[in-house]
Amino acid sequence: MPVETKTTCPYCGVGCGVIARVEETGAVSVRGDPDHPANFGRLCSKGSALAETIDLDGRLLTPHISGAPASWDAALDLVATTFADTIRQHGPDSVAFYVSGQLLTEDYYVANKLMKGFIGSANIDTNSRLCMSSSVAGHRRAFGSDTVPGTYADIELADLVVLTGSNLAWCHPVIYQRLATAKAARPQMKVVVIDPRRTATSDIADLHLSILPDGDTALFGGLLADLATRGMLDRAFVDDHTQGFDAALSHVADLGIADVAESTGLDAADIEAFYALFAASERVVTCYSQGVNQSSSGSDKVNAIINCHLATGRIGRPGMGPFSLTGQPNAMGGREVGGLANMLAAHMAIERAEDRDTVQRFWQSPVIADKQGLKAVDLFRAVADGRVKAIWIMATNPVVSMPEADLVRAALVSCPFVVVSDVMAETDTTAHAHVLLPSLGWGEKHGTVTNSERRISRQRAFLSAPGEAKADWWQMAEVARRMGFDTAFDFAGPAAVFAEHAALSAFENEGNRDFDIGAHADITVDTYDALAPFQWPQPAGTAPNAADSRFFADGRFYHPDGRARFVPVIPARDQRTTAAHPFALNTGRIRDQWHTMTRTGKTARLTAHFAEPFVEIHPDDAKALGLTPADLVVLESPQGRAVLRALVTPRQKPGHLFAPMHWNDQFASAARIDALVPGLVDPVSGQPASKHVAVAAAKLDVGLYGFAISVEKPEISKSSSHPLAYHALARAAGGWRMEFAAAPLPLGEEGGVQDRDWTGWSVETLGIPPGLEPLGYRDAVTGHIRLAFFDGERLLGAVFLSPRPVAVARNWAIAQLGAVHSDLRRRFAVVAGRPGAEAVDPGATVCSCFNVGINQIVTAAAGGCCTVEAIGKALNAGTNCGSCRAEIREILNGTRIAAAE
Ligand SMILES: Nc1nc2c(c(=O)[nH]1)N[C@H]1C(S)=C(S)[C@@H](COP(=O)(O)OP(=O)(O)OC[C@H]3O[C@@H](n4cnc5c(=O)[nH]c(N)nc54)[C@H](O)[C@@H]3O)O[C@H]1N2
Ligand SMILES: Nc1nc2c(c(=O)[nH]1)N[C@H]1C(S)=C(S)[C@@H](COP(=O)(O)OP(=O)(O)OC[C@H]3O[C@@H](n4cnc5c(=O)[nH]c(N)nc54)[C@H](O)[C@@H]3O)O[C@H]1N2
Ligand code: SF4
Ligand SMILES: [Mo]
Repeated sequence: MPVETKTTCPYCGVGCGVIARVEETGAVSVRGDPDHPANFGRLCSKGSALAETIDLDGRLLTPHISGAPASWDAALDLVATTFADTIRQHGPDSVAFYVSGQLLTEDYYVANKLMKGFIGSANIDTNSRLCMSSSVAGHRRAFGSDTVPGTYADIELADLVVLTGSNLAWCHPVIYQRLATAKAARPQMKVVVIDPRRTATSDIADLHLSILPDGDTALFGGLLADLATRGMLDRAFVDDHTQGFDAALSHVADLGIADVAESTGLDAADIEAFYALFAASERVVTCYSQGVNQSSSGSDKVNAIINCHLATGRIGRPGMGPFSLTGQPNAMGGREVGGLANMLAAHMAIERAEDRDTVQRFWQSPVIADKQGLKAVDLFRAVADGRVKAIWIMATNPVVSMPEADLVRAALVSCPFVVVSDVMAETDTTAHAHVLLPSLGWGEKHGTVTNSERRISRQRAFLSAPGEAKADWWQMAEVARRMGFDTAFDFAGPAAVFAEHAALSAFENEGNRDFDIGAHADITVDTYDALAPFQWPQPAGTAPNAADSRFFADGRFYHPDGRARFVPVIPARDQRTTAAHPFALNTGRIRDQWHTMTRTGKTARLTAHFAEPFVEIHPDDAKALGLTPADLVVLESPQGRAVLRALVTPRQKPGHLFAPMHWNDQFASAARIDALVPGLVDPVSGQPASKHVAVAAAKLDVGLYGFAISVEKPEISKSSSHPLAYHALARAAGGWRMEFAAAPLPLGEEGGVQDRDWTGWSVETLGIPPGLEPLGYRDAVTGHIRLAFFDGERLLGAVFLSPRPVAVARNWAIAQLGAVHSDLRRRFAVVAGRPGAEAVDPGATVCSCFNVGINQIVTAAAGGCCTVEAIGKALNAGTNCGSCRAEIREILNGTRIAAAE
């Protein structure tokens, strides 16, 4: 009998319910859980492809010490004794944990308890520092607690949804679908998107404000002043429930539309239109994500937004409020257990002596950290300069995702003791581990996560534990016990950890703390297994909230006097670019990859949308740099360098660039974009400014561009006879694909790079059996070289080289890896790099759920499908997750224009 298990998607903070089905054969499929209140059955492209990422390919399955397999006992003993010795010699602050919003709450709780209550240091920080810490700081300043007041339903109920610094269509696709459906049902609903780039999210916008980087404080500061001028304030709410309004207003009162236009680069008319809409819409939700948080003024941006909601009393009621969209699946759970270096467990404050006392008495711990620990950027600097001598990294890949990533890598190289717990064997971070610990991954472990609307859902195991992998909480509890803290870490399982976490949330909580799930303090293994998704708070003796729960409708906040605070913000924008670094680089996400690609990079389907690292650049800038589409670009900052493919597009503003954060050394030669990002942080939250980096850009000098496909994984290091100036590897159905480029030969050398032994290079790099003669040619006029290696009827690999970016039908070529090439004509078609008369080239993938390429869409459009819906009917494209609908619309518009011409 097939077995179905209800669980939660491990990717974004939407927290969609998933049903995993395991057939008797062991085959796994996933679908959306129709009963889960976050998604009601929907999934996005990443969620839909989950079953493709759970194979054991590349998994870390045994503990390793210094690169060699070791037993769990040896590895755990070594971690415990090294941490204990280091603490004995150098004090508790000489060790650190760097953890992740992708840990489950139970893992996170144990990490925080061990470090803050038993080791006695607060040197535990998390990748949430790079993600949500400005929101946390903004919430705590305004509300006295880190509370997200609203729910997803508010986004559907609003008359105006403002999305600022959020590419919802790609990053929270299921909320985007809910918004799009609500807007379709109620067309009077308005959406304003505030983003320097025109993104897929802008597709739904009634107004897109292409703001200058970090113009948000001026825009929302100006909005506060404008609301005051229009007399749109809720005086009663301000008087009864808040403090500091006059001071906040006085900071921005002089800010006229012209000043805002100057600071934001926006048209005065657009600003006026936005302000008028905001003033006129009682039901307004302002959603924000990394365009707000990841900034040197991130906390002020958050408070500038919250100020406008407090001033109008639009908070905590249906269809209104500020809404921080969390990124990771358990960003919220991490905050609940106090995983940040400046927090204590259960939303208590490390700087408050009473809170420290409460937590210490509850834990019955020997010590309690009495001051903030090092925040991520400072933490890795402390590793670099030797203050931190032992670090344990869990469920995050800082060599890729931290700013000043090259310094982070150097810090790990020089650190005396690095422990890494991961599910994958080879990442840019695991490469530097002294002790490598194999963790259970999604589908293999039990625990809970909290989504953006405070909803706690179970992740459930439906696969057996592979190899010797163990849960993260277990690894830490074992180390704690070996450090002598037996009873406090004697958890029977994740249910026991959750029960303790729930009990702490209720401990001496007389309603003075927002986070209270005391109703679950006595949870048993059985009730934990059966736990249905619920929203916090749920104090002891109460039932789960039947309707959506909201905070602050009663005007009661968590500062000691019960009032919210207006935070005066100064609308200042940095002039960051210089003559030497004239471009403003913005970084972020693409639809089908998750962060450092350790999981999503495994599936050919998710890689097909973008198969290599790229930089978006405006046509005018491209022209000035002498770039044509698909040339390669070198970006440089004082911190580092990257080589990326030019994606020339008017979606970008002139002078501004965008590059994805995903690519890393496992997939490309030089594409860790964080190598370019300085360690510049928000002074309040410590969150890095990853969206506004000054860089120089230049065209890469290329002798020969290449594209290769192969059954075996290409081994670049073997190709030292032809050092490549660039390469990017990606999965492809039936094998691999690779884009690459060779530098021109130095002056004075004979011939050109095209005269090198490319056959020998291909054999070495693509794992072709030596002696296999390629089919191919070299065209003296065009400079094209084509080589295809057949083993009988099977294609093992092919290489296409050209002095210009290679024009080969990529998806068609990849499909040839799995095809049977019985006659010579078919084999020559491969060499030619284009389909013969009988075959169709699908073109670059647009819809990854149904694998539909651009050429298929264009053909269907020519055949009369002129709406996104008609394309959906004909090809299925855009009918599952819907996040390619914007792109389909753009293609249809493009074909209409082409037809009109
Ligand atoms: N596909 C996919 N989805 C994901 C993730 C993923 O890796 N892949 N990661 C998850 C995680 S952890 C997170 S944190 C979220 C992030 O979700 P988002 O924050 O939506 O994603 P980003 O692409 O980082 O940035 C959002 C937008 O901010 C804009 N921006 C840059 N600077 C500014 C500015 O100064 N002001 C304004 N108003 N906008 C600006 C950028 O142009 C970008 O389009 O996504 C989550 N979902
Ligand atoms: N320039 C730039 N940099 C950024 C950002 C940006 O927008 N621009 N965004 C920032 C943000 S918001 C975030 S959230 C970070 C994300 O950055 P990271 O956290 O570094 O990215 P991930 O690839 O999600 O890393 C998770 C790691 O945990 C492993 N893993 C998966 N499941 C488990 C598990 O159950 N247990 C253990 N132990 N390991 C597991 C994965 O294989 C992977 O190596 O990047 C930040 N960095
Ligand atoms: S929106 Fe997509 S990635 Fe996010 S939780 Fe839902 S299915 Fe997973
Ligand atoms: Mo994030």
